[in-house]
Amino acid sequence: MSVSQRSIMKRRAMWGLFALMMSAGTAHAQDLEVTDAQLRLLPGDLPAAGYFTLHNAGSDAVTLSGAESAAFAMTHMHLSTEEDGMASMKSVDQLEVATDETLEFAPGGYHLMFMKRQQPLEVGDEVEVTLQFEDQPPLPVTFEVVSPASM
Ligand SMILES: [Cu+2]
Repeated sequence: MSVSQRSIMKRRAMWGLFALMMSAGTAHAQDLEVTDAQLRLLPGDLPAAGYFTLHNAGSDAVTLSGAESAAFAMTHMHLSTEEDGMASMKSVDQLEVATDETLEFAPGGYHLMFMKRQQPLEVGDEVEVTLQFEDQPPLPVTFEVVSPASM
């Protein structure tokens, strides 16, 4: 096989891979919009809270199933609740976001709870967080580190 034949075959393989990637659901990920991603830092080893707005502009419902970040050993989805005047929170496994729906992670409601910080973080830093979905490719989001006072 000549060198030029080989490079043509390589190019074809690349195009094939590209076409496969385009059809494997990546288009859906582009239909998800995350805005106002903020990580509220608490002092010491206290867990940090993650807030964001997720809009599903796609034609299918999506199911958010969690998040992870290299900056923390554990990340959970929580819902703040109040029962008989007592504030508490419970773990959330999955959240469906219907077409054209906007899901808010905000103080007093849904939040990401980041535990066991793996690196020093300061207000103003940016933290990479990957949102995970049941039916979608993972979605990387940059969270801005903010102080609790700013919320
Ligand atoms: Cu929590």
